[in-house]
Amino acid sequence: LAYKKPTVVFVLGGPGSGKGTQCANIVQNFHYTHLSAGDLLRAEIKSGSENGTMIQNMIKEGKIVPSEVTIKLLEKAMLDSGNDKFLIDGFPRNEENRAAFEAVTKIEPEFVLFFNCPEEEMERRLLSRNQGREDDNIETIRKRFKVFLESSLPVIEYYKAKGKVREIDAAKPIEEVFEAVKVVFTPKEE
Ligand code: UP5
Ligand code: MG
Repeated sequence: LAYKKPTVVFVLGGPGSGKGTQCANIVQNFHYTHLSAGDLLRAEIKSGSENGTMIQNMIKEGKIVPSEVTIKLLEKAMLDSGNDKFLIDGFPRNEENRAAFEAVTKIEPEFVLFFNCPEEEMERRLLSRNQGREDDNIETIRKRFKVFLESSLPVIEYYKAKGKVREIDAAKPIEEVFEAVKVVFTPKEE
């Protein structure tokens, strides 16, 4: 049976590096569906699911929710979308996330978009975001930075070694960052 595997781009970068902002821009210009793992987890809390309290506690501590929970939400959102091209934003966050997603879905990312941004800039952005996120306080922000350095950067290194990382200087203004992002998504002419 002819069956085309979906195209997946992992969008990674530290907390506040601009993943969500740039994914919204990409979706307006290219035919992708944006799936933020964090947004899916926050929706799961709101829905009053049995995992809600556990997810809420982990997000408050900046910890990584068990892979099976996140992967189930991602798979469902992929199916529900009806699309076959996805920006998966904020996942995988550790080696276990990465290996589990690959094992369960058999999908390898087309490439990995990496928003590289200094911590001081990310901290400034998160502290002034004001969207009522329970993890946008300085205590949790520090924990999120630590988890990013210890657990998430190794995933980016893994894909770097495979030649799959497209790194973007994310410290620039939103429009300039998007100019660099567009280059990555625009097919090259030979
Ligand atoms: N902003 C954006 N770009 C800017 C620019 N170039 N110049 C100036 N300002 C800019 O941007 C953050 C803020 O900065 C916004 O106010 C924006 O206007 C401004 P945003 O686009 O929201 O950045 P983003 O990288 O998406 O930041 P976010 O806080 O969402 O990143 P996190 O990775 O911390 O959050 P996420 O939602 O992915 O995860 C939250 C938690 O969920 C995790 O800590 C973890 O506990 C849990 N989680 C899991 O357990 N597993 C998962 O797979 C995913 C999440
Ligand atoms: Mg986000």
